[in-house]
Amino acid sequence: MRSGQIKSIKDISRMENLSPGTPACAGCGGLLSLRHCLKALGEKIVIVNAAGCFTLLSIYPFTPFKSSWLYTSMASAPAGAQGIRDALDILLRKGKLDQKEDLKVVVLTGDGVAYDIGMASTSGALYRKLDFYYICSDNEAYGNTGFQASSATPFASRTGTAPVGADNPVGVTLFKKDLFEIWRSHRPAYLATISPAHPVDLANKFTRAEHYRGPKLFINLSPCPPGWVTDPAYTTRLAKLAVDTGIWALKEAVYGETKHTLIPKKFKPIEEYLRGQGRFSHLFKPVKQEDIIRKIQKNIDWYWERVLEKEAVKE
Ligand SMILES: Cc1ncc(C[n+]2csc(CCOP(=O)(O)OP(=O)(O)O)c2C)c(N)n1
Ligand code: SF4
Repeated sequence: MRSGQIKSIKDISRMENLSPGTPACAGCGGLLSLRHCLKALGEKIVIVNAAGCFTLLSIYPFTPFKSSWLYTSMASAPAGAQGIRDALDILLRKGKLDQKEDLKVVVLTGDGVAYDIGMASTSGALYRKLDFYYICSDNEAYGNTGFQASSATPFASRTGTAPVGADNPVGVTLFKKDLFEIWRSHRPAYLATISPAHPVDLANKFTRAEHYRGPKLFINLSPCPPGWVTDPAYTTRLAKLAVDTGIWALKEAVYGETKHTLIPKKFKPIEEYLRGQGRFSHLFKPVKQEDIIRKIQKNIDWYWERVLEKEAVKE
């Protein structure tokens, strides 16, 4: 175990930097992870929030955050983060801000921002090696405006803009973009995927990230009860099932070198994950779409075969 790393859920910090009673939906997976992320980041942060579900957490004069918070348009959160980082650095340089008072700059976005609308400004910030944290709450659609498809939406999901019917029995016909690989190609200081079902893994990733200057990025799989059409009580089990079936790989990359932090000993069939969600119900009713389910499974198998081959070479 690396120094500062924890082993059990009992070791997770009791400190809360996100108060309860927010307007987020019951069972929001993104909010559950955010709570853990903010525990790990501590109080001395400034949050830069692009338009999305989490924008609604702070509604003047109320805020669930202990820290400062800045709202930006969908495309420009990393630009906002750059401005804040620059201002902090100038104050530090001029001696007007003590090093002890420095703040971590944290961008919060959804996948619509990260995968689509804010991709250019994020790429620019990674290119400039901006020293910031970026947390993408990946609920696999534009959640705040009614669950429209984004380029993070998985193949065969039903969405507000990909309804299922006689003309289209599949839903979304494209495969999800690989944001991890897009970001990894910029060789950021630290990059990881996280899950609300694995808070120990999440906390340890933030502890490791702290040692690096530069961009520190986190993609969080965020089950979304209204969009995924699931029971709010099912969120954590569903997030765990995503890892157990291999559709959500837990991994990290330091300066572009990837390592998986959890490889299931035996993968569960993807059908178990799909069956529990209303957004995939058309794959099972009125007739089971075996070919579509097989296609999803094949895609996952293809990913893990390559990972396991590489792991075998290392041994
Ligand atoms: C340029 C622009 N287009 C559309 C909107 C309307 N809008 C506000 S939040 C939102 C959805 C954001 O989706 P995502 O980034 O996935 O975050 P989520 O709501 O799922 O957390 C949209 C489309 C906007 N604010 N700006
Ligand atoms: S719509 Fe989904 S992501 Fe947005 S607050 Fe509700 S559960 Fe969370």
